[in-house]
Amino acid sequence: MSRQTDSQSTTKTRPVPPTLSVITEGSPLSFVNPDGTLTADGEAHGIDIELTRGLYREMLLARTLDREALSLQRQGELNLWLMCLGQEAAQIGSVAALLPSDMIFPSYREHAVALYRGVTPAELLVQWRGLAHSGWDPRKYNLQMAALVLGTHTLHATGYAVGARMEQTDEVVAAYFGDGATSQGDVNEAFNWASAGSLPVLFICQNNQWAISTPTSVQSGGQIFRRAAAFGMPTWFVDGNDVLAVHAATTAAAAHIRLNGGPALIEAETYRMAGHSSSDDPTRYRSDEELESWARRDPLTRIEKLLRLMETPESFFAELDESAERLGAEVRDACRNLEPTELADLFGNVYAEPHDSLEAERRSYQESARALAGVNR
Ligand SMILES: Cc1ncc(C[n+]2csc(CCOP(=O)(O)OP(=O)(O)O)c2C)c(N)n1
Ligand SMILES: [Mg+2]
Repeated sequence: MSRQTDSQSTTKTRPVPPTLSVITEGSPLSFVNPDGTLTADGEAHGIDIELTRGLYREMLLARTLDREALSLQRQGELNLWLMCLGQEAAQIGSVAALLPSDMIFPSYREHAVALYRGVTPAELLVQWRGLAHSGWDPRKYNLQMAALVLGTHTLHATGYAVGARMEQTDEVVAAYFGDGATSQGDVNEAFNWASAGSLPVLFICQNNQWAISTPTSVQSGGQIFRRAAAFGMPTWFVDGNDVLAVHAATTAAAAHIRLNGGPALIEAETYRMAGHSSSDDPTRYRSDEELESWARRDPLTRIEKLLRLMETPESFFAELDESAERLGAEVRDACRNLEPTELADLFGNVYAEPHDSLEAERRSYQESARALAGVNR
């Protein structure tokens, strides 16, 4: 067959190359079944009991914080809350596999990550009470402020990774984002920039099946992790409700980045058990059956079952319940005792160094504020 004939037949009949037409569905890496028993991969990997207890503890505390914060929102103490219920394993498994010195760029639902990094309940809630743009110093926790504009922070993370590369640190820069955010140009630009520049970025996509009321199946034409190949990145597709599998995948991805320099992508398949936010009513767009099927794959229940199968003493669970109760009380007190912040503080957090035009803006703001206070008296 001549070249000519070949290309003519391609344009006429448009045969699809087998590699494009036959994409087998990948199944995620999983170590622990929903009933607490180990999968074959889990058996092969082996279970570190101390690690498992530690991760379970962190997940339970994160769930407590999330539950308390939603209650506070319902009582009018917070303006808004974006629940992380159901995503504790994806968040705790990944953050626990990073080094404390690895910089993290979260989106807006990574409360478990923040709590794990040591952010206090007061620092976490102040933004959602409407008193500050962000409650914590990113340098203190190596955790940037929440990004509410979808995907923007993946570019910030990549830019930050350029700095890490120039300073020759062995840092991994992690960016958390959702399935919906992968439709943003910014995220795809970040993938490409990180890959072309061989930058140390770990892209962590929590595919929680929904972008507000749009399911992933409508948002994306194919599995998200498969995009990594086209960008020249290695990828890990993992059961995001299995904290041990997420931990192992993140450990492997971070090690790959530290060794080889370039970026990597993790897709953690999970489920947003609550609404998109405290303002959302998910019963309007998804079924009880769907919710129930994911409830059976709950990330905490399966680890609790595994720990019980491994004959964890009852005292471990009892002590953890006490810690959770203490955290709940701390969250409620912290929220109710938050002091209003000074709007003028805003000027202190824009640039690394003060400069004349910023000072002029600060003075102008203060004069207007004084004048307004006079009018309102
Ligand atoms: C650039 C931009 N477009 C739209 C929105 C409105 N918005 C906020 S959250 C969201 C859905 C995001 O879904 P996903 O990325 O899957 O994250 P999830 O909320 O599920 O954690 C949308 C469309 C936004 N914040 N920013
Ligand atoms: Mg989502």
